[in-house]
Parts: sequence; structure tokens; C-alpha cells
Amino acid sequence: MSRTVFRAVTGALALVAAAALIPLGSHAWAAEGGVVIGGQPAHVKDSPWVVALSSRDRFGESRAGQFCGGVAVAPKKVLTAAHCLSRAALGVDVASLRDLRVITGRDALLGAGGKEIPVREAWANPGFNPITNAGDLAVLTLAEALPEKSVVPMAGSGDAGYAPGTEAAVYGWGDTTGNNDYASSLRAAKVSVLPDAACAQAYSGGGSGTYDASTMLCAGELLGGYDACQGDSGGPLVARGRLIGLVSWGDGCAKAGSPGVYTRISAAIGWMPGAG
Ligand code: 4AZ
Repeated sequence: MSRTVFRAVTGALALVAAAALIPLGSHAWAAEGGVVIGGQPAHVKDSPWVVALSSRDRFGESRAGQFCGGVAVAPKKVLTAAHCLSRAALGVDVASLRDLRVITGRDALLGAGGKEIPVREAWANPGFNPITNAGDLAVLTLAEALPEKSVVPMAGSGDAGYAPGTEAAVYGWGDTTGNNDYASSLRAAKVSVLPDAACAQAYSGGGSGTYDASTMLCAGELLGGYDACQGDSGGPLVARGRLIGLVSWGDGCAKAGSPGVYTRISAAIGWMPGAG
């Protein structure tokens, strides 16, 4: 298993599974900021398509079972990262999870608002490569439809949102410091879409993964400080009102010279099941 996949695992799972895996403390983390790193509180009333993935069986009650993010792109369809559903992340096969749910309409994980909707079907891209991280996308079919206003449109290829320099926002309940300080309430950070060369240079193969501009998207800040982190995986990167990426991987969080890598939505629209 790659280190990157392990980084998708939340602290709660780390308690369950640490014995068999690389200790989190072995990684040199960036240690500043807040979401997501460098972020601020965000509210599902403004971004109703952001959801949390939950399994209390696997990850415990303390954070309502949250272990990854997700994003609604149709009333019954939520996208997340394939690595979130991997055996490496869950400790079991996703098919055997009895309580996989999407938490919608709730900022604070332990708050009362919103809904928890069971996942009726989970499809993880069988082509996901945990070594290079290519193809990091999964599609969840919900047991109950979300309101039409709770979905975000996907940005097709050619959408202006993919242009380097575009301001985007990444959302999640993940680690806010790189030290396992998980957010209890939704946060978002502004990041810039970066030139593919920034990630190609940072991730040329080896350690964390291999950047592939045709299926991945590079975002962050060249000086670091603003980024997604562990627990944010699968969550949305949105620019100009459209979904351009899913939080996927990176070397640590918010480090200068190590931008965040996202699944490029335009590259997956053609092959993801049930598009539309
Ligand atoms: C993760 O493990 C993860 N800084 C997400 C994003 C990044 C690194 C790790 C990018 O969920």
C-alpha cells in the first residue's frame, strides 16, 4: 500500500489500524492554518453539495463516523475518491460496510441538522492505481434523493475553471494542521489552480505518486499554506460555480513546493457510471 493511501485514513482509523500500517507521525507535515489547511469556517447552506462520508462502525462516534468528503453531482449521485473506499482506508471491503452513509446539510459533524442518507450502491473505479493514484474516483448512489439545489454542476473540458490562476475553493472536515487536528465543522480554503508543470515537477514518480495532467489537476499555492489534508479526500474543489476536482493526494499538506493533487473531473465525465 502506498503512503498516500494511508494518508487518506482518518485518525480514528489510525487507532483501529495503526498496528499494521505506517505511523502517521512518520510523515513531515506542514503545521499551519486551518481546513483543510489555511481555511475558514464554511456553511452547507452556501455549499449544499458538500457531504461527509460516514461509517461509525469503522471510524467511531466521536466525529459521527466521518472519514472522507464527497460532493453531490445529481440528486442521488455523490462523487468521492476511490481511495476512500479501498480496503486500505476502510480496513474491510466496502461491500461489507453495513453503515456507509452520506451526511448532508450539516456543518458540525455532531450537530443535529441535516440528514444521514444510506449509500445504496458504491462503485469505486476498478482502474484506480494506488501506486500512481491515477483514476481516484468513486460514485455513490444514495438511497434517497437530495434536493435539486444541493447538486453542483461538473466542469467539462474547456471550462475556464481549469485555467491556471483560477481561484478555487476546497471543502472538508479534514486535518487543519497536519497534526491530526480534525475539524469538527466544515471548513474551506481558497487555492489557485496551478500549472500542470508545478505538480509534474513535484511529483515525477516515486514517493507519493505520479502526476498525470490528463487525469489529475494541480492546485494550492506555490508558497504553501493553503491545501486539503488527510480526511478531506473525496471532497470538492470548486471554481466559478462548477466542480473541477476531487481531493486526492499530495506530499503532506500545504508544504511549499508540494501542491495538492485532485482528480480532474473533466477527464472522468466520459467514463464515470450514471453521469447525469
Ligand atoms: C489525504 O490523505 C490527503 N495535501 C488529501 C490531500 C492531500 C494530502 C493527503 C494534499 O486525504
